[in-house]
Amino acid sequence: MRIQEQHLNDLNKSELSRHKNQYDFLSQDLTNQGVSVAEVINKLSNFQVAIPSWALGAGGTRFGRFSFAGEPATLEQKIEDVGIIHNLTQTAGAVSLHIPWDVPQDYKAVKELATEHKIKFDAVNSNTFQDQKEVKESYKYGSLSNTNSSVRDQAIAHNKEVIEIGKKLGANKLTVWLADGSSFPGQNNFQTALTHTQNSLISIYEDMPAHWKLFIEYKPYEPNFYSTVIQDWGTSFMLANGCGERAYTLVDLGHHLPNTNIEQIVSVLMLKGKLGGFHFNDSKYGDDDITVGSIKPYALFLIFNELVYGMKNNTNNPELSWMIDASHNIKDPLEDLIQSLEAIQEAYAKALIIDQISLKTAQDENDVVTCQEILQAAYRTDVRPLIREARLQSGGVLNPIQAYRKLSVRKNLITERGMRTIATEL
Ligand SMILES: [Mn+2]
Repeated sequence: MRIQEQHLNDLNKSELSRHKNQYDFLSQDLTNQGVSVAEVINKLSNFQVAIPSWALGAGGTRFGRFSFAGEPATLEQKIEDVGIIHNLTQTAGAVSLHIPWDVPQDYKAVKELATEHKIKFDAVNSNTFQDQKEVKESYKYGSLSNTNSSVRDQAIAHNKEVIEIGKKLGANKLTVWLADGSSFPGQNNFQTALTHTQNSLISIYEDMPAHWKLFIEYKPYEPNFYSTVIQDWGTSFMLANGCGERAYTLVDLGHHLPNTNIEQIVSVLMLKGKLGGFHFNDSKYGDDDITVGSIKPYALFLIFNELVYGMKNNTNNPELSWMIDASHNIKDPLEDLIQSLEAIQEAYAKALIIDQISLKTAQDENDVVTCQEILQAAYRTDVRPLIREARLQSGGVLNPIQAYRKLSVRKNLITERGMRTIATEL
C-alpha cells in the first residue's frame, strides 16, 4: 500500500488551525524561557529510529502467538510497512534486519525498494539463540561461549555471513545478542565461558570492514535462568574494550533487573565514548518488550536527559544507533510502533527543553529542590505541538494514529495480503 501525498495534506488540513494555535502558544512560552524552538524542531526532525523487521508482525509469548491479519510475509512487504510508518511519522527512516529471518533474494531490488521509501539499513542482527535449518551444530548449550570449538566456529561463521549480507545492503553495524549462559549452578565455568566469548567476538570484530561498528548487547537473564555470559553493561563494556575501538555497548531498556538506574549507565558509557546503540521498549517486570512509554515515561525522560547531555558534551562518543525493540501480540503492530515513536519523540523533546544552565548552577550550589523543579518543569510541559510541527515540516501527518485509521491502512493490507498471512519466522 502506498499513501498518496495528497491524502496526507487533506488529513492535515482539518487539524491545522488547532495545531497552529497550540504551537504558537507553546513556541512563544518556550522562547520566553530562552529555548531555541527552531533548534528543537530541527533535532526532532533529524531523529530517526530504526524499525526491526521482527516487530512488523504480532509477536508471541512462550505460550502461543496470535497472528494479526495482513502481516508482511516477505522482506519486501516488511520494508513497505516501515515505509508506511515513516511516511506518516517521518521518524522511522531505517530498518534493522534479522539474519537469517530476512535474507534478501534480490539485493538490488530490495535496496531500490528501501530507497524508494527513504529507508536506510541500520544494524544487522545475527541469530545464534536458536538452531537454524540444515546446520551441523546445535546452540542448545551456547554459541560463542560453547565448550565445543566447532559450535563456536559455526557461530562465528554465521556472524561473518551476517556481515557479508549487511555489506551488500550498505549497512555498517552488527549487533550481537547472545542467549548464552546456564540454567543451573555448576553447569558452566564462568571464566571459560567469558574467555571463549571474548575470543569469538574478537574473531568477528576483525572480520568487519574498517568503517563498521560492533554492538554488544547484554541482558541479565532469560532464556537462561541461572547465569548469562553477557549479563550487564560492565561485562559488555569489558568485552567491547577487549575487541577494539569500534566495538561498543548496546543498551536495551528491557535488559535490566527491576529499578536499575539505566540513565546512570547511559551517562557513564557516554563519558567513556562506548555507548553505540540503544533499543527502546518498556516493561513492568522483565524483558516485557511492550510499547515504549506505556509504563514508565518519566524513566524514559530521565534517560533522554542523559542522552541529550552526552550527545552535546561527550564528543568522543559516536553518533548513536536508535532502534525500537518491542513486539507483542495484542495491538496492531504498526499502530504499536507509531505509539512507540511518539513516546520516544516526546521524551526527547522534553529532555531538549531542560534548562541545562540553571540545572548546572543548582547542582553546583547543591540546591536539590531546584534541580528537581527544573527537571520536572520540562517533564510536565506538553511538548506534543513541537512534535507535530516537526512532523508537519518534514512532510508527515499531525496525527499519525488517526491518519492510519482514516486511511484504513490495515484494511488495505489485508486486501492486498490476505487475512491469514504470517510474518516470516514469527
Ligand atoms: Mn534488544
